[in-house]
Amino acid sequence: MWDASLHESVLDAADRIRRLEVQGARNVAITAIKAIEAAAKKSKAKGKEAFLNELSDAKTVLFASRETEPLMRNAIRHVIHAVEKSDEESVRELVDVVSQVSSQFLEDLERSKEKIAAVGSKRILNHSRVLTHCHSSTVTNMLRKAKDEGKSFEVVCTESRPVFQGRITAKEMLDAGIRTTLIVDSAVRYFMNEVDLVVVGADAITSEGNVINKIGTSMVALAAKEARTPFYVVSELLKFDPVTIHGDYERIEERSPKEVWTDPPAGLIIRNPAFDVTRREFIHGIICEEGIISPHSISELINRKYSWIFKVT
Ligand code: RUB
Repeated sequence: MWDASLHESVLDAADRIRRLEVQGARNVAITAIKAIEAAAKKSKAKGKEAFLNELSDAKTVLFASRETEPLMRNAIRHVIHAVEKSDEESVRELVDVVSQVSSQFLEDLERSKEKIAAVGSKRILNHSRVLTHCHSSTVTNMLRKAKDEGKSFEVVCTESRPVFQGRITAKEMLDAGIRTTLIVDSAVRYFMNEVDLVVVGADAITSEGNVINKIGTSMVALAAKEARTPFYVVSELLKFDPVTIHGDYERIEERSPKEVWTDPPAGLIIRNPAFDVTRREFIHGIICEEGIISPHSISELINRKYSWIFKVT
């Protein structure tokens, strides 16, 4: 069993993720993995089996916090798998395994983010205008890098209803000294001919190379295709969801109608999916830690670089 404070720490992380206090796939995964590590360090388990049961409880709570977050799931599974296959039996040693694997995972994630920024910033041309949707820390890091390299460009960001993550993007871009314009989501087509490039983040990438990101992304992609504006996804490869190769669909989280209208008239149906699917035909490329790749090559690349993803459950 979890001791009370330990249980609280995992519950607290899950709660902050659920409430969007922590948002964006990377931040969600980082928060979850740190919660697992903190929980493991406080474990009072007497043996390996009990320790693994505790980790499994934490996994259940964190997985349930947001449905469409394979990076978080891959990270947690990776850590638990390392404990399962470790020869160590003492809980103290196993806690060290959790710490080492978690730290390594976070370091690799950071390195991927920087590689992505180095590759992607080359696509940001001087005197260009870039449109983005929602708030992706991977995208904003890449745009900051382009700015640091001395490029002069503008960013157009959508509000990203219903909870306005576009405002986070707008503030970050302004703080970086980038000229920034905020538009309502439905104005995307209106401005599409005035932008040179679209960059968005990803929550999940399927085995077919389709990308799941904030609701509205697929409409942005549609508008970009019609206007012949290049549309890029900026994402770590570990957002790939291995269940999709076995035929499962990526599940799309549906959030509270209250996010859309706090005080709606009785009887009104409000639907509030958090994400949608952008088919690979609409994507010029995925800017990832391996360079700019075609969405078609995702499974092959995952097999080559992160084959463990298929082995952990
Ligand atoms: C955020 C969102 C982001 C991706 C990628 O949705 O769709 O584009 O998560 O973000 P929400 P990052 O606000 O509902 O979490 O690049 O930071 O992983």
